[in-house]
Amino acid sequence: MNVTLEIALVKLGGSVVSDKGKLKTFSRKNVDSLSAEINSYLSESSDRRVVIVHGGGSFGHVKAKAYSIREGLKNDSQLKGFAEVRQDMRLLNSRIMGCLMSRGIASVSLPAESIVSIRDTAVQSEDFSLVDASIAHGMAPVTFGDAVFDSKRVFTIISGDILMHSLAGHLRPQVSVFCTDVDGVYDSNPVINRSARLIRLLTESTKVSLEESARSDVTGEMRGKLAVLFDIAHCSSRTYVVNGRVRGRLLSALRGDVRRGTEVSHG
Ligand code: IP8
Repeated sequence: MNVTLEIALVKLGGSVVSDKGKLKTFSRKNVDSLSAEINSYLSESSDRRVVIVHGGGSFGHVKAKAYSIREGLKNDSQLKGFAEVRQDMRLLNSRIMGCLMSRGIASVSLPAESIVSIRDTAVQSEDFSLVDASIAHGMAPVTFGDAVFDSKRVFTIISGDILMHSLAGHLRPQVSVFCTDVDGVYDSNPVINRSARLIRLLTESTKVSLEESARSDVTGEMRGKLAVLFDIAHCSSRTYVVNGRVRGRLLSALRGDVRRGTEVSHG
């Protein structure tokens, strides 16, 4: 990768791009304002590139859970679910692409299977040639968590966080930003604990309660998410978790100037 380029890796969480409580409900307002912030960041220097990953939200997790897609093929009644989740994720991706492009970002959709291949729910091999070609020509690759083929289980679910992990390892970004629906990482779950406190600087020794709320996500628990976050922080100059529903937070993080959010220490 060209060392003079400044690469930002951005995850748009499923709870930011969709209303998690309502099946297949797109959050256009959020995505449009995040697209504008990404465009402002890119406009500040011609050496900047952005790589975007988005999650599934109510377009992915509800049916993935109902049909047990992550577990792989056990009976033929799941086939319809696998096909539907893939279709719904493409619908969400197409809406997100529309917002990015209407803000002037030359974004190209690269589904997960054009970057990674999966065996037994884990990444077996990676191919970054399309990501690199897009970046080299000034385009913004956009990939997403998806229902994918699995060479052992027939199919499974890959999360956007795993794609962030692969991409961070390859791109070594200047900045990685996770946009979620809360202000950052808390010392306990803010959904079930009103006295939860926002962690400003998260290190591997920070105490975080791993208590979960009733979850509808099929892609893992807090413990696994934190491990991935630290791995990504090791590959990025700076890593932040911010609230993607609050205007300006993504742009501040991209500029390295976070007033409210969590910075993840790279150790
Ligand atoms: O929302 C999962 O991606 P995530 C995508 O990043 C699906 O965990 C299809 C459930």
